[in-house]
Amino acid sequence: MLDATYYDRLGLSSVYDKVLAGRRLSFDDGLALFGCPDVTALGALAMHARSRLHRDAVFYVVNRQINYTNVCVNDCVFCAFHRDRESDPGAFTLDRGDILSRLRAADLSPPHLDEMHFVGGCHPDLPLSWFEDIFRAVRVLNPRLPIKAFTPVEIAHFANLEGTSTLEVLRRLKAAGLVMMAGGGAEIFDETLRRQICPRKADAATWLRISAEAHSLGIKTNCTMLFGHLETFAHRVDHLCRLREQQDKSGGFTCFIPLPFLTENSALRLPEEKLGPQRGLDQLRTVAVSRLMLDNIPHIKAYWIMLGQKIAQTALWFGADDLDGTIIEEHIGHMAGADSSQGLTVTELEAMIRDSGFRPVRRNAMFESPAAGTAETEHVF
Ligand code: V47
Repeated sequence: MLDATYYDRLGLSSVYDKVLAGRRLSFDDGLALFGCPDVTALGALAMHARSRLHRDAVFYVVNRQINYTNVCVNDCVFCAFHRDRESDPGAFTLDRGDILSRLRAADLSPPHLDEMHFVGGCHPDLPLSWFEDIFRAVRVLNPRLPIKAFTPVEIAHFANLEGTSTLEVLRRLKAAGLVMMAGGGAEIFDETLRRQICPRKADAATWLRISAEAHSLGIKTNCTMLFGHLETFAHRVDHLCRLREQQDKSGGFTCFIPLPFLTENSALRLPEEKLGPQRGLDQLRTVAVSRLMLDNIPHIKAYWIMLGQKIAQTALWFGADDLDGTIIEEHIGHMAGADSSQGLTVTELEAMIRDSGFRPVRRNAMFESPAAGTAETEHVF
């Protein structure tokens, strides 16, 4: 499949040479990849890059997502999950007892959790101390359970609420038990588009700065890109290049997650021609180009909640090496029309991976082996 003459005919001979030599791709290479009509040719290149890093391993985590509130000050145009205030129909905020009992139930019996993923809106009235108290209670419940929570957007929000610096917020959360941050809120970095789809959210420079601050404190983070809305291929490549540049400087991104925009209940309306079955191919193309451009980020996640199980499995042949996890309960994607189930068992996840031709590897929130606390990856980043 990796036939040099074929890539030459596709106009991708220089990209082909660079990928085989393990050299960095340029902005223009990224654009050329997005413009390539043969998505399988991109998949083969991305497969080459992912196999060099992870051989036949596909990672998954036994986790429990907790969406603690959907009340949010940001009012992003694309988001079907958020509500402006507690009194709005469909608004919810879990209380401390509810959060801890959901977690306790999930962690009670085997296979036990290797990640608590705490994700929600930027609530106007929940102070940082509310979260610190919950994290401390989680640590009493299970001191070995890694707490993954928040994105740079919530950190900026807490700094505003508390009248303190984002670095101080991160220090306090780390002291309370935060070990890993999620990658959300990056959306698309282009300033003009960002003003259109999420005008109140922390801007691109702030998002990247806070990620770097977390990295400086030893908190690993993920990163995302919301795609399939108003953006062009150039916006996507620009986004990937900004992440790669930041990773060169601060080095703490563990995993990249391309998030396909789900349209149901969203105030962001797309023209008919953007809504057809070609979206599946575009999702695979985006996974492949991400793997090829992000040469310094170890993992690419096929988030089965948003992609659906079938595309997520296929994405494993297009450069993805991680499926996220058991989840148990999820609302952001499902309120926007995701037709995936709420959760998967370990048996189902492992079958998904084996049926796709790969070897399942259980990991924790930081991509370490839960037993040994060591990372199973070929590459040193
Ligand atoms: O930031 C919101 C996205 C993100 C929609 O780090 C939407 O491992 C598609 O980032 N269609 C939150 N996407 C979720 C997130 C995440 C999830 C799982 C794992 C990790 C990780 C991170 O969801 C938001 C936004 O980009 N989002 N609405 C929508 N309608």
